[in-house]
Amino acid sequence: MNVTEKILSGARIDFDEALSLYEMDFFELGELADAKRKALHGKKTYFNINRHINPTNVCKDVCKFCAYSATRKNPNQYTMRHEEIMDIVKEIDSRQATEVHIVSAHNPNTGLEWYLEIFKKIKTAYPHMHIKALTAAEVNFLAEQYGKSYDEIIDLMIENGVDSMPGGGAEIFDEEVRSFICKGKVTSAQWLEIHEKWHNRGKKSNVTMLFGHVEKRKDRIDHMMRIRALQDKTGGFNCFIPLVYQPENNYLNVQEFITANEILKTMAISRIVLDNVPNLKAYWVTSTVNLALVAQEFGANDLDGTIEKESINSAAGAASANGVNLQEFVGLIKNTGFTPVERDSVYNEIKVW
Ligand code: V47
Repeated sequence: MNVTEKILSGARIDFDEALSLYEMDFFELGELADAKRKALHGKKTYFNINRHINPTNVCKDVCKFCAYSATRKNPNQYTMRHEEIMDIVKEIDSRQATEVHIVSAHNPNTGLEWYLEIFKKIKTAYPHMHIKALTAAEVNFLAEQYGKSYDEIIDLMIENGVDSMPGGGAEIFDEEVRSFICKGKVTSAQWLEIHEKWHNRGKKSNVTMLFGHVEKRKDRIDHMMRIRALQDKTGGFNCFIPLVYQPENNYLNVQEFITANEILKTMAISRIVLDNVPNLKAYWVTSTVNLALVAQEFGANDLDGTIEKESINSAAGAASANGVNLQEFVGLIKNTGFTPVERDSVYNEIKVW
């Protein structure tokens, strides 16, 4: 059986076969990924109405790709008061948002309570609002900073009302690349351990991959393989999110922007390799809306949402600071021949638009 036949038969492919897909004809690869997408989701494209909040940009870590944290290149430090965060949640609750996505930098000055009590405040005032918060990088930071185990931090997250974990901080698992782009941050093994512990509590999370910087194709496949192995054990990942590297205002100094062709190939390959992760998100913030729409034909079945406000990727050049208009977003999905389906944070369908 050749690799195409293997994929079509539903058999699992290995590392070398996955890597060889980059050499396949572009459209043939797209069709294979599309067949996988259609088998799972037909023509449905999911999105949700959510709001990102990034409460502080003060960070003890220095990741070379990051333009968000306050550094020499971005000296404007901020840390939000809980009241400011509550005002935002009140405002989005009065519209249709079902999820608040809270991710911060690793601020050593706020105390543990500042990080955790905001969740209880939100959950008490808005019990129906899904709280997706704290990346594994933040969990690791809080555990180290306050002398707690991962289990203790996870207990506190659950007690305070965190519903699911976002996929941030995964970057690239290959240790050599990781130590070049974000030395000192949560290690790959720790990132996976934290998600495994979270899944073992019966909770769901997402997983990202930052690509298009200094990593090689083999590093992306390695990243996918490590996700697939953990997912076999836990089944806790809802969604894979390949994040396209944004090159501005940071210290990584990548001169060439990854091509659309390479982005779409990577999406398609991830749909095929990650045969046990149900959803593939084309995060328009980093891929552009236009490419995310095309990615619907290369395996992607989720376009995230309207976002409204986004600070991490827009700091590095993404044109996402103020989100997109809901009607326009839905219209674009329809115009490209797909069915826009609003979902909640764990992929229950809310409304077919
Ligand atoms: O972990 C930082 C990335 C991530 C850059 O779980 C950059 O539903 C591109 O994880 N270029 C945070 N990316 C965002 C994130 C996320 C986004 C949307 C949905 C979900 C989810 C998670 O942003 C970080 C990092 O990998 N990032 N700098 C940059 N220059």
